[in-house]
Amino acid sequence: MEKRERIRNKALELGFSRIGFTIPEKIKGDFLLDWISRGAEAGMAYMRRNIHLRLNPKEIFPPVKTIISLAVNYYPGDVNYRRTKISRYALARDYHRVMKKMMKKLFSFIKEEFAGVEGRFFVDSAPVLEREIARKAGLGWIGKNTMLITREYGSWVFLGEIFISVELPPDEPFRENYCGTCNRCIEACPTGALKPYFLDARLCLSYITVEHKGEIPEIYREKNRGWVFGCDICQEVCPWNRKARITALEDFLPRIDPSPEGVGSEGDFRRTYRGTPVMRAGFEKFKKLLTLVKG
Ligand code: B12
Repeated sequence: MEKRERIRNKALELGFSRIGFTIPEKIKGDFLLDWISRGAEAGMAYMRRNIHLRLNPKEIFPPVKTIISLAVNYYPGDVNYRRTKISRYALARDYHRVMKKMMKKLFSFIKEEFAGVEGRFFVDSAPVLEREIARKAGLGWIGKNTMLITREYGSWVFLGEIFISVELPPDEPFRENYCGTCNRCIEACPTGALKPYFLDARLCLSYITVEHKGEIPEIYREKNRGWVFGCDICQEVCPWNRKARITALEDFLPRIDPSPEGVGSEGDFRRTYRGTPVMRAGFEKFKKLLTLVKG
């Protein structure tokens, strides 16, 4: 069997849902420069740094000849939300850790296949345009909600990449776009953060609840719709997510209450959310957001 197919099979066996191969060529960066020039990255200063690295994957790891793009379905099934809501991606074990472990195993396999291969693997951990790379590797298209959408699992997938120093034949990039005339995500976003293929983080509930530091903006107080960590509205309404299938990975099954009413002490917060993405908010901010949910 061809080596690329052996890697593909191994990835599926390890629990990845999709895998694709692409070449580390320069990425046309107009959309990223436009996004930054409009201030849409809000307080995420790291998005303004290293733009040249995001557009030139080769500079991140000069020996790279092939980028392997990987997607994992994390859809946890129906979540019965009550008054407050933690987004689906954060109900389980932190995906950075889970995917890194899986990628480490896949890279060990690749090392057995190619003596002397060098590589690096990333999940959110380097200046990489993960969605665009996934599209180029054939995994899916970038939707109007800016999500990478796969035909099989919708947008409920995390992305990661392995950069390797050997050349493998690339997959065909995904050139179609199946959003058509649908604008449900744009219409459903309560804060108006979305325009087609453009997200203004300053208004995005996910940004405000996960990344934003300092005073909570007024728009959150008015329009939070119960979201206290992350937000799934633009994915919940997407027709491509109707046929989502429950994740095959136990690590991604919910392990916390999706609708907490309170948080207790800082120690309670740590005990409850240890190992989940919610830790990123920090105790004070999470506690504050819980008090700002109306209804
Ligand atoms: C910064 C960031 C955020 C920011 C900004 C999001 C954003 N849309 O840019 C905030 C905090 C808001 C955020 C929120 C979320 N995030 Co986030 N985030 C990132 C991060 C670190 C960088 C994204 C980035 O570079 N943004 C800059 C913009 C310009 O680029 P882009 O989003 O990649 O896509 C643009 C281009 O590809 C271009 N483009 C491509 N094709 C086309 C075609 C046309 C016609 C046009 C005009 C443009 C265009 O337009 C896209 C939109 O501007 C990535 C990890 C990574 N390193 O890539 C995760 C990542 C994108 N996030 C992820 C997730 C899961 C989320 C949330 C779902 C979490 C949640 N439930 O709250 C939400 C979704 C909100 C949303 N609709 O995007 C996943 C997405 C997986 C997927 N299937 O797409 C990623 C890939 C992390 C991972 N490793 O899995 N995130």
